[in-house]
Amino acid sequence: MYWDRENETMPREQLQALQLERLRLTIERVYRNVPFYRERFTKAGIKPSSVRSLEDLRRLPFTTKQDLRDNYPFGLFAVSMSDVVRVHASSGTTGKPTVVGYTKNDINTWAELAARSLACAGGTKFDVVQNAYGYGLFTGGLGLHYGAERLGAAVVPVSGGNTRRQLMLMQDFGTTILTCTPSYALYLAEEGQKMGLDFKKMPLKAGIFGAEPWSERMRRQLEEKLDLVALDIYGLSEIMGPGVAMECPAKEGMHIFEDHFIPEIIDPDTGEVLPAGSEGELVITTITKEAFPLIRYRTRDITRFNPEPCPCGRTHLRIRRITGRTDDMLIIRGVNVFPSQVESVLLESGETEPHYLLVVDRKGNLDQLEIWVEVGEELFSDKVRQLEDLEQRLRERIESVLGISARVRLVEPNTIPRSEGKARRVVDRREI
Ligand code: DLL
Repeated sequence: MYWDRENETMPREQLQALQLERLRLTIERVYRNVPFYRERFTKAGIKPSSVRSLEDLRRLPFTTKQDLRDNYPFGLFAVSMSDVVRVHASSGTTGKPTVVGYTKNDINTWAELAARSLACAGGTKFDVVQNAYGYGLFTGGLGLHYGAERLGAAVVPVSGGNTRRQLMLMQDFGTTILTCTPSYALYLAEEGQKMGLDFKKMPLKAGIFGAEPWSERMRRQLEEKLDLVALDIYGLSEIMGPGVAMECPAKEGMHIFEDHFIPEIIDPDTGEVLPAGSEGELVITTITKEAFPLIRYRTRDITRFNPEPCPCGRTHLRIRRITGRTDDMLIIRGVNVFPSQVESVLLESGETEPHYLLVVDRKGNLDQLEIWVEVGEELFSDKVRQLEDLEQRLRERIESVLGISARVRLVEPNTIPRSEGKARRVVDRREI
């Protein structure tokens, strides 16, 4: 079902003309309003007027997460703060988050694209949408919330967690669309089974699952256990939040909404644009955003285009499932985690050795993080109290920096295997 037939099914030639017009306006605006871009473009010998075709985009420099960090918190905004009506944030590589801002129009565009995504999964104003993505600085909760309201559906803003209550509400309210991370959906399915719920007798029809990698195997499990159609949704805070791309019922990739974003796939090592169909890093340029436009943003997500025309009639290109990252970011219970964040906590404490390991596992569909850290010999002799104290302090600090709980395991010197090259900081035992 289309939400915005005209834009979703626009002939490609017309779509490209629209993209070029919007790209040129965006380039002009960032050149005028954001010193960072003006300097970058000038260094690369580019004036806004030199962007005459979509191919010219390739000549523009990339923007990276590091650039966002260097301009923390609002340095890349293209409007004044009086025009910003909301900010969101996601994990940065160290203690400071990545901050994004929205104008009223940006929030409106986002609501439109989130409504488009819900409609793509068959959503209408007759639906009851149980939104179990987290509300707060994370974009998942509020992003889909506004989309579901725009659609005219009844939104249940339960946010994440409190599983038994979720299941009770799902049954009592007659939820028809579930929005949450795929791993949490599986957890809900299994807890529901334990409570004796029969999902086949419930009106659930679609699940809109994203914010973390998942697989066809998980899709099969979700569809079978919850008796719904499970579809993939993609987005990232830097670009907007959920609703950058959405899978349609053809299930052969997610349509990336090209009337608002220009996607490219590049070789992450050379930066070269790759031919359609090759796997590489997804790069996105926003062409309608006001507060926080991004030019050629390196998402670090690995995927490829599915250039085949789609039987659903949408003309926007599809991207395949995200198969990995070009950096070491982990997604644990839907939360982005960088090993360097843990490292900064340990360094700051000054009480541990610089040897640590993140061990990630999935037990009963819930992600678990354990952090092994080496501490000095003397602590291990007879200072059990001190060890417990330190463990607790680190646990609290890590929880406040990462935004998720973790077990901290203090270990004796030389317990963590040393590597001859790049240190191995993560053991990920999850099977998805
Ligand atoms: O996860 C936005 C979102 C919310 C998307 C709800 C979908 C649903 P961030 O917290 O900034 O934003 O994390 C963005 O999560 O760069 C990917 O690595 C990963 N990611 C998002 N969607 C998917 C997906 C939200 N469908 C980062 N499959 C991205 C795999 C995904 N990875």
